[in-house]
Amino acid sequence: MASLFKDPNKLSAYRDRRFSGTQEEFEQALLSSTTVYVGNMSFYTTEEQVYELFSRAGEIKKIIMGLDKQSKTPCGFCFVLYYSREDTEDAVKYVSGTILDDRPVRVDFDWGFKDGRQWGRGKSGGQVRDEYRTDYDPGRGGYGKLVQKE
Ligand code: GTA
Repeated sequence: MASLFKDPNKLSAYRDRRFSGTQEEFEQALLSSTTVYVGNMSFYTTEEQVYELFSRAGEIKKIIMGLDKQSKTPCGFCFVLYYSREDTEDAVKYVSGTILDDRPVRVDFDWGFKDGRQWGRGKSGGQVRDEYRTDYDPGRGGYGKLVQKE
């Protein structure tokens, strides 16, 4: 069956500033990659739970948990690597929005995992968005990092 995902601009709103190639290469990678990024995860969700949920879309090659680069503990995201493109698209289509540990997870196409991408890029170690967050979110360490410092 022909892929429903053919327009790279509709695949993902996220542009990784650390991708070293051109925009065209980035778009090509999004169209062919078998990796998804999973965001809005609880800090307490385990790799086993991710495995159980995402294997509904297809056979998983590998899961890489996103870690806080200082504490080396999960900081709310991960990458799931599939064997087939069809399963990757199914994960985006059907698993995105599923509740995992009381949170709707966000599943996004990704250009492909490279060593180093497992670390949060925020100044304090976790994800960038957790530095700016001003709400209280018990599943993600309470208040955002900037609010905690005030
Ligand atoms: N495929 O949506 C995604 C995605 N996100 C959000 C992160 N990654 C993603 N991959 C896909 N889709 O490998 C990947 C990254 C990296 C790992 C950790 O997860 O490629 P991070 O989340 O810590 O860092 O990444 P990243 O990607 O730089 O963060 P973000 O949130 O997208 O921020 C982008 C820019 O917006 C930054 O300049 C940041 O300073 C700014 N920003 C973000 N949130 C706010 C905010 N609330 N207010 C103001 N500025 C903000």
